[in-house]
Amino acid sequence: MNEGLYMPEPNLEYILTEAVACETLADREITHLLNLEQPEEVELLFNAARMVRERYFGSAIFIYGFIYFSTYCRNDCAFCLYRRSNPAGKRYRKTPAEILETADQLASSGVHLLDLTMGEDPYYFNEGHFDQLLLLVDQVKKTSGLPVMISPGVVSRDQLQSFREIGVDWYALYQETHNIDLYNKLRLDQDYDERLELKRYAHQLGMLAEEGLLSGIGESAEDLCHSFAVMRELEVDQVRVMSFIPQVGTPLEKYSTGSHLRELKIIALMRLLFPDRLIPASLDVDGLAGLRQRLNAGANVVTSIIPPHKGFQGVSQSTLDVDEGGRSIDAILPVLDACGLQPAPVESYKQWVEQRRKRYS
Ligand code: SAM
Ligand code: MD0
Ligand code: SF4
Repeated sequence: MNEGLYMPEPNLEYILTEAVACETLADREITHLLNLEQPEEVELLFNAARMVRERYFGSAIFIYGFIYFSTYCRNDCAFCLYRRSNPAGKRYRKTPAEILETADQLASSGVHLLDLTMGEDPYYFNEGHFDQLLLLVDQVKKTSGLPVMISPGVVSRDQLQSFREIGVDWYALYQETHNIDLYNKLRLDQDYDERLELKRYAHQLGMLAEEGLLSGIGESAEDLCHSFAVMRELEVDQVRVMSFIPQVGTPLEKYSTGSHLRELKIIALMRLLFPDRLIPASLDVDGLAGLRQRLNAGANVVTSIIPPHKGFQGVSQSTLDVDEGGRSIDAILPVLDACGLQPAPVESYKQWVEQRRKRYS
């Protein structure tokens, strides 16, 4: 055997100690951590992620209210319930009054931010109704007094600028993967670069940007290392991962995704690699039952709080826990408490956003 080529197996405790101290990981180490299977070893990874979270955020957690106000979409993403060709996707377009009332309700329940999400609804894109959308977002922002995130899909640069002019704080737009072949199979007929560059443009306009991954969708460890490198280069302010949930009526309906442990490991890796960024624990994947494990993996934002009985849906889990009240602050508080965490004061979220935005203005 050629001794010059001998590479010892990385030692887990050594990797994690270095990661916590230096806040970096080599691709080989990332792959090693992604492949961990033994529960004691995975727990060491989560523990390291929690130590890093504590360093930057203490025990404070941010909470996002989620308003999916239109489920119509002109796109045909292979993974999505709301793809245009899916007859099983339940469609609705909420009125401004319904949206404002829900925004108020979420704001008074104590969320830190409102995330206004839609499919790429042709009504707002094709029929000259974009101004209605702007007005709506403006009213939500003014009446709630909260920071606002928009997740409208791909918009034009001028439209993004208009959102910035009315004070929108965040633009969320996820590539899902940075493997272009896989991207093209998932986001059918959607330009990879256009989507990526819009996040950079959001920063140029002085907005914060969120990037996101799907896990369990055929991505390799190498793809994930590449995604982390792209996220680092984009300097996005919030990074997320959600396990792919197969959706009825879609081409991936029968795709087998395996366990959601991979998502948890990716959350922990994101925390080690992006220690000072926001990382969601989404209620939209495994509902309330999946919150504790995501917080234990190092997430510091709870997303997808949805008021019950208003007819608003989630994305990957359109109805899970919604009408049962499981997507509410009351329901998540005991989970936070059990993890030794608590909601941050609303003001401290605003300060985080303002502080972070100074980088771009
Ligand atoms: N239409 C906008 C867009 O695509 O950017 C915003 C809403 S879209 C439904 C928000 C995100 O939900 C997607 O980027 C994707 O990451 C996630 N998502 C959609 N379907 C999913 C599924 N079946 N499983 C997990 N996540 C999913
Ligand atoms: C969530 N279902 O927070 C929402 C959604 C869009 N910005 C967010 C994917 O989990
Ligand atoms: Fe439309 Fe967004 Fe679903 Fe793609 S992920 S089909 S753009 S709602």
